[in-house]
Amino acid sequence: MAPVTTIAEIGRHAGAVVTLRGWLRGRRSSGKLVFLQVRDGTGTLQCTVFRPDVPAAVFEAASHLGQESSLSVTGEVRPDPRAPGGYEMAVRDVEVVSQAAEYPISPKEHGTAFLLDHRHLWLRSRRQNAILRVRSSVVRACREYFDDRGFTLVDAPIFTPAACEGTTTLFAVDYFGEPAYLTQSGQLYLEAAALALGKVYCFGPTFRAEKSKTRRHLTEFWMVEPEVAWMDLQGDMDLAEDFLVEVVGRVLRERRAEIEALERDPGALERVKKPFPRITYDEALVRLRDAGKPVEWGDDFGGDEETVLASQFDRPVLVHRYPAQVKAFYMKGDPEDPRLALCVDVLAPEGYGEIIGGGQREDDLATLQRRIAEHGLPEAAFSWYLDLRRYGSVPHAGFGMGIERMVAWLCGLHHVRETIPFPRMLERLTP
Ligand code: NSS
Repeated sequence: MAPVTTIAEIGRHAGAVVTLRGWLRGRRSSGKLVFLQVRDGTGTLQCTVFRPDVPAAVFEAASHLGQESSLSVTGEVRPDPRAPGGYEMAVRDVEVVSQAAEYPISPKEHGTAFLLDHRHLWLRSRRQNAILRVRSSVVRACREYFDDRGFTLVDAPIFTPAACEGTTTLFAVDYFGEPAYLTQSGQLYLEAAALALGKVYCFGPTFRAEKSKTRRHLTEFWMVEPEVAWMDLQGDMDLAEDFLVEVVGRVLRERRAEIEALERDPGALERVKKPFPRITYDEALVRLRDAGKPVEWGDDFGGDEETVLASQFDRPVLVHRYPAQVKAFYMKGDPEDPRLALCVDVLAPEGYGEIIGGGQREDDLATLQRRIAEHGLPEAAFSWYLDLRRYGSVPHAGFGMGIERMVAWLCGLHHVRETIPFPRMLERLTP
């Protein structure tokens, strides 16, 4: 019996006879030859079936195998300088594990709605394989960044009794007769954890009932959120900058082949070096006005404004000190100008918009109570959160980075829907 191996490992077996298990990506015939493009999740290999080399039944089966049939192929590994991975297989035997029904996704162009309806199969394409690998590396890079720097992972709950990021995007669920919500952010719980452990982070799914159909919004997305006791806005911005440089650098090293396969220019990512430009909201207003996109003081920026601002820089830009009135209740006011919040948004270049949002938290009990009331939030639901200001309150700060927006930027994708295995959006809950 030939040893079973994978396409990624095929180079170790040059000259030997091995077995691969996978699926048929494509097939083409030419006289006595059948070329099978076999994929196994680690790569794609051309497996050539030459009629005189195999039993007649095997040649016959190979000639009629449908796209995405599962199979096991055995043959000799031959170096081939023309092959993408440098090898091909001279087939001796093919075992059909399951002949596929007619596969709905053909190499021709399909519309996005059709592909999203077939997302469970679309994941098999080279392009989706590359995106999922980049996503996997982004997640690992984020985790290792914090793990290596003394942060403790603290998981935040998914069911919550109160809003973190405003009441308009809450998904309500019935929790044994009590109203509950799917979490919008782990932040409030992480603040509790930061006062227990100092430097903490969480990583998990978050939910927002976004009624908008934009290329940057999902209703279910994954967020990594650090929170640090004794940290101010300045420290938070330094952390966000260092984190992005490290994560981008690492993904670029690990996933260069995938990024290139996606035809994304890696040069744009190589420029992601310190220092990042830092501008205030007020400076951003001037830039927007000069660019012919004026915004009234006090209004938040939308996707268009973010794109205009970010396009003025070759690396992410930090925009800090927005008007408190457009930001969440928990943000600390700027002691130099109480109309402003000590917050920061990081905007990615090339039109990818806000990838990070965060800032320093209000640590004064009375001020926080006032903010909760001003936002029309029920104080009772936040009584545990207010305890954090009653028992040893300290300055603290943190941020959240949306994994999908980060992956969209790194892969150069137009829309976040391709960055998550099974996207959830306003009009999509299946598959
Ligand atoms: O609303 S955020 O700006 N900030 C927070 O949730 C804070 N509570 C995080 C914190 O300080 N711990 O969202 C943070 C990021 C934002 O920059 C995006 O990258 C991402 O979360 N985000 C989204 N991604 C995809 N779809 C939607 N709807 C979405 N909303 C935010």
